[in-house]
Amino acid sequence: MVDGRKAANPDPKTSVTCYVPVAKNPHGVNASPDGKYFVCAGKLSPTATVIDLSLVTKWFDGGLKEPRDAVVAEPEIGLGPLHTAFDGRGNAYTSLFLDSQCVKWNVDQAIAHFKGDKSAKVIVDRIDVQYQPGHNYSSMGETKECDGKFLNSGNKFSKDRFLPVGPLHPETEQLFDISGDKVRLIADHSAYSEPHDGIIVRRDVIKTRQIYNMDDFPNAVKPENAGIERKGNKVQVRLMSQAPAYSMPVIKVKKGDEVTITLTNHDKVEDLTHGCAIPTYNINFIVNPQETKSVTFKADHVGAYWMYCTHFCHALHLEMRSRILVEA
Ligand SMILES: [Cu+2]
Repeated sequence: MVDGRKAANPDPKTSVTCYVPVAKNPHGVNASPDGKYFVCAGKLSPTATVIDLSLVTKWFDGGLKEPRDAVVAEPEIGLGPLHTAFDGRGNAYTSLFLDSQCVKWNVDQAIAHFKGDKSAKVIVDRIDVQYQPGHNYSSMGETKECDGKFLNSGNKFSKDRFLPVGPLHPETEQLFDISGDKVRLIADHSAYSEPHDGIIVRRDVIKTRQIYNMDDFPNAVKPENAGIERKGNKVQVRLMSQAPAYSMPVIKVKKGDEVTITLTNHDKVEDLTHGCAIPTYNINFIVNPQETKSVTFKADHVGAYWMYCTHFCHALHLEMRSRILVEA
């Protein structure tokens, strides 16, 4: 979708892109759950543009004169439209950044209105959100199993919804019940700054795994490849952690070496995370159970330095440390 003034389409026969002119400065483009339409939010235009995907396909096949002919509706919905969610029953829910609203509108009615039916009732409902929403998304939205139950609105400026805890105020996300005609607020919660896109899915869709699979990490360190290896001034330190110890009590390198520490956490208990901190070298990271991570640094300070675990992992956690010896 492009700003209408800039639309220039090459020959559809050789083209892989189709530029459909829409109103000035468009924002989010969202597909309806049945895959029939794209809705492009107008942002600086108070409209949403409904593009019929089958007509775009027709353009590629040479059967549509202009890409703009793929536009089947352009309802006026309010100020600052940014993103659109769907309920699977033919309704669209567009966030209005300037109006601080979520507007529910009917796609078929918008198409009828565009065709000239002035009695078409495009807008179904409007609800205020606190405040200035950007992304919104519905449960199973943009999938063929869109269930029309819930809608989440990510609000970019909440200001007065929660107690301020510093210069940066918490923002909000608001959850709505969209199963009826009216959009109904059911939960209001704080969110990190600039809440962004997400999806709501049914819980049976999510296959949870409590810990990582060690073999998902190609560089995983196992007893057979653990240890230290030097190639010129590049030193590979392959380290394992298992509470309450690292596999090497002492790691000796030379000043000027480029040292890569690869660390695999061999613990399998959920939440048994180890840390790896070498404050002198400004290194501090964690490895979750069965996870592998690495860090590379230049050993440019001569001396003996602690490397230690930063997460409580065992009764002897405070003893979980190794020495990094950087020799001159
Ligand atoms: Cu520890």
